[in-house]
Amino acid sequence: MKGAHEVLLVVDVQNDFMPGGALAVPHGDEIVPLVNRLARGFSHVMLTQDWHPASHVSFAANHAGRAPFETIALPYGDQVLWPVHCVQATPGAQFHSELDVAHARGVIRKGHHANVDSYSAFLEADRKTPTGLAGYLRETGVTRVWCCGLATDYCVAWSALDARAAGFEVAVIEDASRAIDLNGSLAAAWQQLQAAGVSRVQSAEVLR
Ligand code: VGL
Ligand code: ZN
Repeated sequence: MKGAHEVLLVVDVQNDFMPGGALAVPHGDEIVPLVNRLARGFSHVMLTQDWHPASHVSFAANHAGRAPFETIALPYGDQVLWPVHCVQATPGAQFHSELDVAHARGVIRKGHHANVDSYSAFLEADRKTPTGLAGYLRETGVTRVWCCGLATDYCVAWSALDARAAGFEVAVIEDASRAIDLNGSLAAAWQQLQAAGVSRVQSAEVLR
């Protein structure tokens, strides 16, 4: 059992990221039983939930003449435009019904500012606005963050990189995550993760 110094961060296991959802991650549903099993091995589990207002800047539908998966320049940098997804309090924003983590201590909702996206559970896409998660983890004695969920190359990778930058030891659990893989984004993410000193592990190694 992983103790007080370790947290399992379960990223965005939400209906809209499942096959058939608004922003489906291929095979995203396959991780749910594995995440449940992993979570039983951690006393400290935290969840993230993508949680956008309908007017969110990341939605292609809110930019005339733009289509999903195009990239535009915003004041804080380049932004991929997504289909409308994870709108606050809609069924698509709910966790997968088979996610079974009753002992999770909290949920970090992210992407709630209309004008800023947030792939990361730690820092919004302006790279300035903290969510408070780093402080919470530090105050509760966490030194190591194990990341899994959806999508490997966006919210999982950005969360892992920011956790590392915040001074935590960090691992991404590859088989408990699935990717969107847009224009080589998955390979690029693994490269960045490795360069940052984030470990790439399989769930069997975590549970052992
Ligand atoms: C995500 C794109 C947009 C994710 C969230 O959870 O990886 N990706 N919003
Ligand atoms: Zn989103």
